[in-house]
Amino acid sequence: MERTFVMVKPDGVKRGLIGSIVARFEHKGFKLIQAKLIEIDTPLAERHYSEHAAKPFFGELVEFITSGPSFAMVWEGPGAVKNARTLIGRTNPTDADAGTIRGDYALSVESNIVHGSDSVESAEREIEMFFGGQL
Ligand code: IDP
Repeated sequence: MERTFVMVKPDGVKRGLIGSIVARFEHKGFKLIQAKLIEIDTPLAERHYSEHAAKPFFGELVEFITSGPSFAMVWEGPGAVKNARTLIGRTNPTDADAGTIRGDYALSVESNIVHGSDSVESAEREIEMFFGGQL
């Protein structure tokens, strides 16, 4: 069965949205495999977002993701990666459909409250990075 990595980012944790986001995944039918509150340090942030290292917003992104606790989760289900991305919505909340997490809870791309792996390979890499050896 496929698994994906999902994380409520610091803005979502600060706004008290962990419960609402977990509920959406439960209601969709996913099974929760792992979850923990974590403080991401700069080296982990740079590893997690390494594909964006050359982007102009990289510094801002690392600063944002290390600005407070995040809530990391592993969810399991058929087509987990794609189904989770559909539930989360487009990267820019302005483009995200109403009914998606970003469409309903966020206004700007810098603070889009949730992360979801973009491929099965990324999911495996991210699960190992955040929960290494625990699954
Ligand atoms: P994703 O989170 O939907 O997979 P990515 O393109 O992988 O989107 O971007 C990673 C994260 O980087 C986004 O969730 C968002 O927080 C941030 N980001 C993406 N584009 C911009 C931008 O143009 N300005 C600031 N932050 C951005």
